[in-house]
Amino acid sequence: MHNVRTVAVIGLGYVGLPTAALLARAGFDVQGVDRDPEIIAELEAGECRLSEREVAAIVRDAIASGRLSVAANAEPADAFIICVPTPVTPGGGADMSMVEAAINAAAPAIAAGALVILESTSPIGATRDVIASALVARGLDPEADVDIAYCPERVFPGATVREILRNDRVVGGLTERAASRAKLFYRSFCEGGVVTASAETAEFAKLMENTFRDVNIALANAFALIAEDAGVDVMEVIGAANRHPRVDVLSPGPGVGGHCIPVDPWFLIDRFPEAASLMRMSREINDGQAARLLGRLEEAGLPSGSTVAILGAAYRGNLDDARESPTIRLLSALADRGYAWRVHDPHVRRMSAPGGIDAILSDDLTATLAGADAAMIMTDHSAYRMLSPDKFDGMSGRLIADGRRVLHVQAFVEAGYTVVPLGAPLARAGV
Ligand code: SAJ
Repeated sequence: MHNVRTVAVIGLGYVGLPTAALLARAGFDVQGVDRDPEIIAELEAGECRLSEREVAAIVRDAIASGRLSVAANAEPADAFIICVPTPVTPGGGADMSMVEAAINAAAPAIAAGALVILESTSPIGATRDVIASALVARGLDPEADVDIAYCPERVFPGATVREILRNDRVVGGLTERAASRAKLFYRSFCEGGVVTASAETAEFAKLMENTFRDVNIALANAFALIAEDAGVDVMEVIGAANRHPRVDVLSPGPGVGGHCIPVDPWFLIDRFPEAASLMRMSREINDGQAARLLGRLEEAGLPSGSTVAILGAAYRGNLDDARESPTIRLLSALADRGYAWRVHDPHVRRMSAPGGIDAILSDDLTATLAGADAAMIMTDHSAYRMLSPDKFDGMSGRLIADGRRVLHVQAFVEAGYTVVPLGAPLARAGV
């Protein structure tokens, strides 16, 4: 038996809030806890700031049902789930301050017999070091009195509800009892399989998953660079290679964004710098992609001081999320090299770029392109797939960099454009 009827979910972001709503839907009495008063006020008014329609709907239903209430501080409950961000520090380590703040704030409400689960991506050992230590300070024995487990989230933004419900989970317990209890608990509201392990194994598994993706994207980006030099189209090569039954090369692009994949490998690199040299190099390759694409545009004749129209602020296609987006890195490179810019995105309404860089966004493609000397496609939004050359008529220049390989290059060349396709040689009339 998991012996859980009441649950406190701490951190009402893109994982915590849908998790809280799904728990409420499954019949638990749930408190959603967040230290941000704006989030609490919005939810109390029945509003949900998360834009995925399915998430907003289950959150509204959960609040209306009375099974999900929200508050700034946790009340006593049978189970506590911590879902707060763990960004990377300027020094390259894990910033665990939000996890520490969350467990310390919740500690007075945690009594013997509670199940305490950390879902935030964390360095190896963090469940023991941070969660268990906070409960020791509260006078609880972290193995005998409470059940502590690490169970990383694995959701793919854009498909959050389906992925929380259906993905397999790995549950790492500080003790076998904690792992078994957490497994039963997840099984009570999720459909995917649950594997039990130690907390350290589960922590490492989460870091391994996202690092695997980052390194494989870096490999695709390195193949793109080779293809450009070799004068072949990397997309054609990948298509051919992926016909092999055991090869699955990912897609090259202008960088790796989001709040997970560009961050999580650092939790390994920081602690195991020598063993993780491959991961460090992969991070460097991926982070260098946006500036490299700009460099190719310059080689193709981008006039100094010109205005570049950027198509796409989101880190991935059809999302409204610009966190750690490759476009942010591109803006820094454009600012450093003295260019002006405008950014278009059909979905993103807010974006913050560091260093006072102006990142005003428009959803008007024609206005963004009007008078621009060049365009750069940074996101694989469906709206950009197969854009026809006439959409770019208002540009004053005829240079386009396609960082996501969404354009029909030949059609643009025939219309008089010079195209810099990522992973393929420059294409211009007569070349
Ligand atoms: N990207 C490429 N080429 C590819 C795939 C992705 O350049 O072939 C880029 C994307 O454009 C984007 C970035 O990588 O900028 C990251 O996107 P993503 O599709 O890899 O995934 P995220 O960050 O949205 O979600 C990932 C997922 N992790 C894995 O697939 C291993 C998700 O399951 C995790 O839950 C999530 O990180 C997380 O929260 O950790």
